[in-house]
Amino acid sequence: MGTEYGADQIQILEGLEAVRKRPGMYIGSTSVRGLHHLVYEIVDNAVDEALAGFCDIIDVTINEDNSVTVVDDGRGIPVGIQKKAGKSALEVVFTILHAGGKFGGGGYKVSGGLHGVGASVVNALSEWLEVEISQEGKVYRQRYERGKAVNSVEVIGECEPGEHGTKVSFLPDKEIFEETVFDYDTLKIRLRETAFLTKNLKIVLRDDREDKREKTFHYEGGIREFVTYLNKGKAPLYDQVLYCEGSKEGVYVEVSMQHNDSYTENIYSFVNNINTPEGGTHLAGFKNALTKTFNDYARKNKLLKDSEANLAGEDIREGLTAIISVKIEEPQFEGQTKQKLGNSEARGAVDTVVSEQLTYFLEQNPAVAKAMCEKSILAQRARAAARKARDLTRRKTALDSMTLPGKLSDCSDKDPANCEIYIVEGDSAGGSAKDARNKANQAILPLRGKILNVEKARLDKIYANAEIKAMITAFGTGIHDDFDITKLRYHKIILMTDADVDGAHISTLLLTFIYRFMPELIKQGYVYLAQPPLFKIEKNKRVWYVYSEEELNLLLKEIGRDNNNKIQRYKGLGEMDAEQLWETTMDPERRILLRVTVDEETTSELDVTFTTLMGDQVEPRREFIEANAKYGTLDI
Ligand code: TSJ
Repeated sequence: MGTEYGADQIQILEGLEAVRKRPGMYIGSTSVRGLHHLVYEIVDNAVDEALAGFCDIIDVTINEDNSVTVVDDGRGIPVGIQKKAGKSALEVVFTILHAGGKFGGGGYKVSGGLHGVGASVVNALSEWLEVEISQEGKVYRQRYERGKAVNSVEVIGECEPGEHGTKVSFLPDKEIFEETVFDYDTLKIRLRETAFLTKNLKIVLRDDREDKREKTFHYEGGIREFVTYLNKGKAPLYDQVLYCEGSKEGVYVEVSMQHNDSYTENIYSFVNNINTPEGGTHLAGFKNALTKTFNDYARKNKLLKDSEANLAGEDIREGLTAIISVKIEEPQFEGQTKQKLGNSEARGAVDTVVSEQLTYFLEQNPAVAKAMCEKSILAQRARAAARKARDLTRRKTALDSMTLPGKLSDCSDKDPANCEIYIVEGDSAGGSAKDARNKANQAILPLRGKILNVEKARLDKIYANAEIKAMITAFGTGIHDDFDITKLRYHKIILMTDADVDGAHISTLLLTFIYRFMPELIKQGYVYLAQPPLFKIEKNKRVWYVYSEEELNLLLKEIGRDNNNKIQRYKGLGEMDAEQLWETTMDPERRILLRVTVDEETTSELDVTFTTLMGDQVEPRREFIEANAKYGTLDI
């Protein structure tokens, strides 16, 4: 290459400059989330190679300096000169925005979102990036700094004649990212999901930093095993995981499903391995096939009498865990966040594949079919009862407009933007909170003991529950179809429970309720966890409050560990008087609040998280809360 910049080169620089100027446009944000996105972009390119049938293993390592290395055993990115650009295809992939994936028709049939595009974006946002290609007996290498090649593609050695693959290492740019430390668990969740979605692909994740760790994900059963994983810790209704597979109109369809004995539906849909949290045509096709096939079967086999109404889709999906995964050449994403599949051919393809294979399965497995139908019929009855109960409460509210719950100590300010509601465990803590609060803008709603687990109760029972009714009326938004965020009465909903395992359990039950019935409250950031202190330390008339064991040890190191300090461990909120509660947990100037957020990237793990948190095992729950508390937000 000469020293003079041609028009093409200038465009290149402008392209990657644009990425550095507005990174959010390309990777969502420059927070930790965006940071991890860099790894997904690189890994997804290797996964594309696996989907094309040329790669079996992907190795991901977090190196000691927080750089990441991704290695695959695919064909290796082509290194030959690309005529149009007048340089190595490899360099084109890493330096030209929107390049990649396609080399004169030799590209991938399916790839998602930014796939094949992301390499140059990652390069632009990295302090340095190095790529090594093994191909036809030679090892090639190129290095870039902040998106610019610092040398041309050079041969650095030899490899075995049959050896091939791509190795990419990069260090995220500290000038761009707010946080540059990778989180092993975050990568683990996403890589596990990718492995489930790509049958037979083996993904190894390694952490070479202080806490050396390694994990291999390899699922021969693909999405079948995904369903088994999601139902882990729950009671499946039958042994089999149903699996449907087929191609139609250029859409490759895979569906796996199994009911458990809970009452919530957990359906996750993907297009070209990309999560579609908002569903779309593939999900619609699945739901349609399921409803139609079940009603046909139930009628034909007299499980549903002629006089009875059809089962509704939601009745059949009660307790259903399912994965819908389609592969399409040109996916069209719709909706505000572009997370919804729009291709109409996907609807028909999924509908046809599922209808045919599910009909066959039900005929072959009458005992399973019967169990499914019986559960659906019970759901149908509960839904009818719930509707009655709901109509009743609606009529009541219509009569005496808004009857706030008797236990609520409301605040006087009526502007929701200024108002907070503390949901407090137990009447005694509720009493302290009531005395402690700022009456102007802090409302208190005490709840008695453990609230209902909405995953283990049907709608009719949920609507009849006093604590749940109290929350619904206090929040003011209504639920489900009636949900209206503009009616929210408090812009901070603060869950305040004891700083122990039981308290964490109650928080989880509350979060589960809110997530299942009013997910928008969490998505829009209105839900918080209060952080009461664990210890009070007094020495020479001075007082400290600390929020963790680590903090306690640090403090004791500082002030000296001797008999003169009286350390008090708070077993519960109830042990604090109103003044202490105000100082430590409720005073906006001094308190710590964790905002609850949801990582859309890995929503499927959320269900596993809830199951873990609510199961009988105490240790995983405590670990989870501690691990997540330190980040300042609790990412459920
Ligand atoms: F993102 C990336 F570009 F940095 C990257 C790409 C990172 C990693 C770890 C792997 C890859 C990658 C790309 N692995 N394998 C490939 N394959 C190709 O680029 C390739 C190879 C051959 C042909 C062909 O038509 O012969 C086509 C392609 C797209």
